[in-house]
Amino acid sequence: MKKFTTVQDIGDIRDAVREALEIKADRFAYSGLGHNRTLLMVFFNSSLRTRLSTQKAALNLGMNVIVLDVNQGAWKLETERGVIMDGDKAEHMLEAIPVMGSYCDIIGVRSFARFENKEADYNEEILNQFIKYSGRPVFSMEAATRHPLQSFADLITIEEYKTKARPKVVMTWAPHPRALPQAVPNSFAEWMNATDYDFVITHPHGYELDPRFTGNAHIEYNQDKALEGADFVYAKNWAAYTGDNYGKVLSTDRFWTVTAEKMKLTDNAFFMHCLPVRRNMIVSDDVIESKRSLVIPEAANREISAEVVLKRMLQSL
Ligand code: AN0
Ligand code: CP
Repeated sequence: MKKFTTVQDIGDIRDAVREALEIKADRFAYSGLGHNRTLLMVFFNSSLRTRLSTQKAALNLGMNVIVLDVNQGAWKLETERGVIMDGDKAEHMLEAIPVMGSYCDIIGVRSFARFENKEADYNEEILNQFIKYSGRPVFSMEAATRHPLQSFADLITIEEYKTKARPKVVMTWAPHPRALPQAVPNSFAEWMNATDYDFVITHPHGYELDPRFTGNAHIEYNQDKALEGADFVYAKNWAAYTGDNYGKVLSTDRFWTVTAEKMKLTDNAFFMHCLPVRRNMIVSDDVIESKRSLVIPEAANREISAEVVLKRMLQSL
């Protein structure tokens, strides 16, 4: 595998889940594969899970790991070509990226949507420069439009906990005080659409996602109706995508918070969230602490999704 940024890059998702469960059963089975290979993780944004789980996955495979937090100690990077660099940015990505590539065998990149320019975000301008100029296999650790390592871990988790061949999975928007990217919901939709689950999306009017990700998923504006009979409730906030509202917070209505009352509408559903989560905005304390909350096993599966991706990349070096 030379690139992992979308669901297409993983190939057959049944094979991918099978491989993930094999690795989970023996996560050190390939501990020699990464000998003398170096992973570079480049963060333009904060992270707890991605940072730790991806590093752990690389260590399981015997790799060396280096981490660069671009905003803490590195030179400020210019991203546009043709700019007269007389401002505060000391270095251009066009040099920085091939230099980074020269120190490693595989690169992971985290670069969130910046909400300054919708086209630049949705063209994945930062991630694509890494793909073009690093000379190395590149994987997304959440880019502007997708978070595939998260969605893969979510899929593994649903496969582990489902009790029906075709579970009903409901992704619900929930309130949050700040503008968050659409990467997690876009990506989750893209991965769910690759399964045969009954997949429903619910959100307030104005929070429609890019149809390139939601595809044929059922959109239900009435959250209570959407939750009826759900087997999995996947909560997430995102800022508006459509038109001039791109990147805006249109609502913080706590009617949409996932509470015990809301969970009663479901078929004793499991609760999922990628974390970090704001309690009593997205989800109530009792729901996230309940026996049906999968947030911790879901986060633990991030090590597994990362290990599958790194293993496949190492095998194709
Ligand atoms: C990020 C987001 O919503 O995309 C990362 C989630 C994995 N969340 C925050 O910035 C709080
Ligand atoms: N879920 C997730 O990617 O978490 P971090 O932002 O902490 O990496």
